[in-house]
Amino acid sequence: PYGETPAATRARLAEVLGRARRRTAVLTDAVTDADLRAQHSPLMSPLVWDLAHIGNQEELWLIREVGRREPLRPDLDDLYDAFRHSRSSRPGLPILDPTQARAYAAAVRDHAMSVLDTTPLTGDPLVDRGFVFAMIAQHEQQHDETMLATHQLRSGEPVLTAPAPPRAGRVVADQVIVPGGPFVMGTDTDPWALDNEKPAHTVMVPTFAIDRYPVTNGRYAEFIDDGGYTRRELWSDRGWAHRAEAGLVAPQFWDRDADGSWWRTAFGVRAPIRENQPVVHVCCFEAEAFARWAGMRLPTEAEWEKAARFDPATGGSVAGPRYPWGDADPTADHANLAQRHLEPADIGAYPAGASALGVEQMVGDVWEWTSSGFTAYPEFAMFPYPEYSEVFFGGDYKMLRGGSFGTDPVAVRSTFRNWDHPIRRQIFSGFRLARDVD
Ligand code: AVJ
Ligand code: FE
Repeated sequence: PYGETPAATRARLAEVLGRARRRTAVLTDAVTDADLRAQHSPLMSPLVWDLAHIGNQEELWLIREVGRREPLRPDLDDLYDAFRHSRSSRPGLPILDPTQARAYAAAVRDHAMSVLDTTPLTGDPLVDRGFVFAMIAQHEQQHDETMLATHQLRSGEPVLTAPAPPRAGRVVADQVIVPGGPFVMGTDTDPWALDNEKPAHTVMVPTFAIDRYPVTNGRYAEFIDDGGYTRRELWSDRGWAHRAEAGLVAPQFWDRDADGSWWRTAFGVRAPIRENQPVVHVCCFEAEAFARWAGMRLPTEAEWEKAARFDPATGGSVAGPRYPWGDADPTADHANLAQRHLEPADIGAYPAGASALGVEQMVGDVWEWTSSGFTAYPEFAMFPYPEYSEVFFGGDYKMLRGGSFGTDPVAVRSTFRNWDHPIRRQIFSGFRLARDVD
């Protein structure tokens, strides 16, 4: 992702930072100021909070820490500290209004670009090969995806548009056997990887089978019609209790017509479900219940990454590529990323994105729930701040892998680790299944 020379790396960083800011503008210019200030769900911040938080995080790291320049707005640090104020409390804070928030983020960016111009990109691990600038681009893109989820939760006329994703020919939703043995998980070499992806380490993964594609709406509707939400034996104790408490009967944003057909509403547009589209907006408990119904299970995080990176030609002693298809940057042929489309693409739409083992659509379309909790890799070293990962280790989280249609390429790769509470489904979450092989 980075250039071979410092000048080329600087150009790449300017490109990813610029792309993030253009997307932030799309997401925040699409609605009125009143809408930017509104809270569309207690799970989400007002969009204008995200906007100034993006600027504040950039000020902290690029202006003050790397640039050693005078603080622009030290008075804002408390308001935009995500650990001091819960999402639901943010509308009550004296936060910047939309005009002020835009001006603040723009002023920070001006300074940040001059810091980029004058910072050597070697030596200190914080700046080596551009790490901290890429970290800030990833942070903005992570909030952009969160803002996209906020858009999905808002009611009213559609304000975001995008072309429909590519269609696919007829596909067979089969499984791929992943041979047992060692594989290298995580990375030591990716210059923009975040702390929780490191270090590379060998794990033994017994032979297993994994779905070639994510689980589709069509299959999910069969699960519902077969009593999936009312059969106690399919659910874990916690899942069953949550199902009752939250009144779960279908994925979020689905509704049923009088004739029994399923529809889903995405970004203000209601349409019949597409049978071959990966299901999205399910929580981990729903994914687990579906898996039990199907006689399968969720993959572990190690299994997911092995299916994405293991190459039988090189074997398990060599670290796999950055993306399932190789080290090439994602193009529109590889994966459904970057909010290029506002929904997952049908299964089979990205044959060029297959992993060496032939597993498809691992990156893009939908985040995929795994059965693993959030733990540190052996010899993990916190870097550069504990609130990115370390404070979440061992918490009530399940790992998600692969990114969604709303994830930018800078913010996902085969080693990238995402996490959320197992009850969450406002994120762009789906899943694929695995099973043991004797
Ligand atoms: C890694 C996506 C779980 O959005 O809560 C943003 C990323 N960390 N600001 C989140 C993050 C700080 C984080 N996730
Ligand atoms: Fe943040």
